[in-house]
Amino acid sequence: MDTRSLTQEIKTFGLKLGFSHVGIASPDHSVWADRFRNWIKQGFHGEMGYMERSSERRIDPFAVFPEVKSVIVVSMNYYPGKKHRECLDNPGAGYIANYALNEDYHPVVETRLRELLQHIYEVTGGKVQGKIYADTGPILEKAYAVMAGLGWMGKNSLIINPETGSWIVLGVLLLDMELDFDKPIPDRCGECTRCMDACPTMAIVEPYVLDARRCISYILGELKGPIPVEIRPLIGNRVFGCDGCQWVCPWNEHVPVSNEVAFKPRNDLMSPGLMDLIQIVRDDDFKSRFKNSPIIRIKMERFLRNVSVALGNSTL
Ligand code: B12
Ligand code: SF4
Ligand code: SF4
Repeated sequence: MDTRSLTQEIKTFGLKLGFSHVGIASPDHSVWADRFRNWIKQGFHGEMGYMERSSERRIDPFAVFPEVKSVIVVSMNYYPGKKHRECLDNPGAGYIANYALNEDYHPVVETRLRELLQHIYEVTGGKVQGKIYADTGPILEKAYAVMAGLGWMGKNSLIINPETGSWIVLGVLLLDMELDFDKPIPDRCGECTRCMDACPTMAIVEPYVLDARRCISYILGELKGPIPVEIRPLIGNRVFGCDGCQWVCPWNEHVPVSNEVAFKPRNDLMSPGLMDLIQIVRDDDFKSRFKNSPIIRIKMERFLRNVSVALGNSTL
């Protein structure tokens, strides 16, 4: 199969697997490397020590996979619909971010990428090697998504696709085979600054640059120990993740709801009562309640810390 046909075959099969978009980038990383190094130098990664430790590998896919010739980037829509936005105004309920309303996306995306790799293996007669990432290793997924034409990087630092908005998760497949590269699409943020203005903690310190230490998603999910007292009131009723800079984005206003079964919102995660959540005191209860959900990753103690802060902010 020639390069052009193989490129087309990969894209068609990827869409059949349920990916919303499939694009292909060159492994070249030069444009983003300095920006990333600068981000680490400023300490914006906070306690995410793995970001610093893996920083040189993260900006250079050749360090992990020297034979890489193409980077396939996929996206998957997880948008649950407008209704869930109302939970943010419900003081008795805990808000769980849109991407965490059902199954953890990591294994979902990874399994599909394995199927894609298997298919490439079959159509090329086994003459190919690949490496898969679904937020599971050191690679700048957003930089490659931009280069693969999947969307532009918004001022909130998330990838926005004109059809699906930013309610997408990404996955990457490095291949030792040359494919036709896509072109980036232009930045369509224009003069808009809604995400920067809406961020409760002013974590977007300049357009496209996030100080993770101030981001509620980081504070609820990554920060160990107590949540700083001055940040607590800004968290509102969020107990896992934060979507503030996405709900306000005009590109997210008219986007299709995900038809992916794994992301169909679970009723018990849509607006769980805070008084109900605070009563989870046994580890086995926590594990069975959040089975297959990304919430399980933060463990019970951190989750209860978050619920306690949300209760402190509620008017119950
Ligand atoms: C660390 C991390 C976080 C951290 C830091 C977030 C961040 N923005 O970096 C925390 C814990 C805060 C976080 C939160 C969230 N995350 Co996160 N996270 C990651 C992870 C593992 C690494 C990201 C990274 O490398 N950050 C370091 C910074 C420096 O890299 P960067 O953002 O690409 O930075 C570039 C820009 O600053 C740019 N830049 C600098 N100046 C300029 C100027 C211009 C003009 C331009 C264009 C660019 C530019 O250059 C930098 C170098 O690449 C990725 C998975 C992965 N492996 O990539 C997921 C990932 C970014 N997260 C994701 C998601 C879904 C989220 C949340 C929405 C979850 C939630 N609801 O709570 C929030 C969103 C918060 C936000 N506004 O970004 C998705 C994003 C999907 C998308 N649509 O883009 C990813 C890709 C995971 C995935 N596989 O789907 N996350
Ligand atoms: S996820 Fe929340 S805290 Fe983080 S940048 Fe967006 S609005 Fe701000
Ligand atoms: S809210 Fe406005 S500035 Fe922010 S990402 Fe969306 S379009 Fe860009």
